[in-house]
Amino acid sequence: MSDDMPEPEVTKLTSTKRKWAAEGKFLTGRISRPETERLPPGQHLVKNWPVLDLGQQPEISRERWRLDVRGLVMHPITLNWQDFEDLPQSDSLSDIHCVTTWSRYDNHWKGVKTRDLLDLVLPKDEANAVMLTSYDGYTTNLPLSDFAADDALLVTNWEGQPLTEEHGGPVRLVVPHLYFWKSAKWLSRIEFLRDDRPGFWEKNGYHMRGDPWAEERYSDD
Ligand SMILES: Nc1nc2c(c(=O)[nH]1)N[C@H]1C(S)=C(S)[C@@H](COP(=O)(O)O)O[C@H]1N2
Ligand SMILES: [Mo]
Repeated sequence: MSDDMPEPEVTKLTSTKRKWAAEGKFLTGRISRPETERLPPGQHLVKNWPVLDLGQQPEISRERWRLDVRGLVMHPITLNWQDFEDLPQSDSLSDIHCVTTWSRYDNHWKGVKTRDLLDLVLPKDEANAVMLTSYDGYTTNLPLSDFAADDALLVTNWEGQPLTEEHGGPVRLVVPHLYFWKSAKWLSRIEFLRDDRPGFWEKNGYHMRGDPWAEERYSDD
């Protein structure tokens, strides 16, 4: 490198990213698995896509939809549909594992990576968890490291089509490496918290983390 080569500017964003990398902040301890271990223990495959929720499917038009991102972040923000569409869009391919024992392979998703949202709002050092709140009143919690997984997506499309209302449109979360109850439909709010605390199912006996390969279905007590 020549001496007159300018140093890349260290913005707040790049310095934050570097710090996360140095701390291993988003390392979840996940390892890649052989194809024979693709189906987690106690699961069976389905070809259809079942609908599961609390029984109230809110009708939220794209015009009315807002995503409120708040709590322990440098830049709290409320996004409307257009703001959300203007964020970098990504594709991903992943499997669904529901705690009720069905799994569905090879879902093509499109949406915004949670990491791209994190780059926008910049979680503070003290943030360790997120609480998601949905338009039907549902809540679910995740450690920040799980929410920030490389393949976690705020999804607007499935198999090339807008996400249907019954599956959580206009926008739902998809976190492929955890049981599907963590993937909030009709997402309305993401709150960054110091400490992980239980959401709806977690208060009702489900596991705080929900790793399908460790069969973290229910809490021990
Ligand atoms: N807002 C909201 N999100 C939710 C739920 C819910 O009741 N409300 N149920 C969860 C559960 S238990 C599952 S298994 C999946 C089901 O998603 P699907 O109906 O698209 O299969 O959504 C999860 N996200
Ligand atoms: Mo579920």
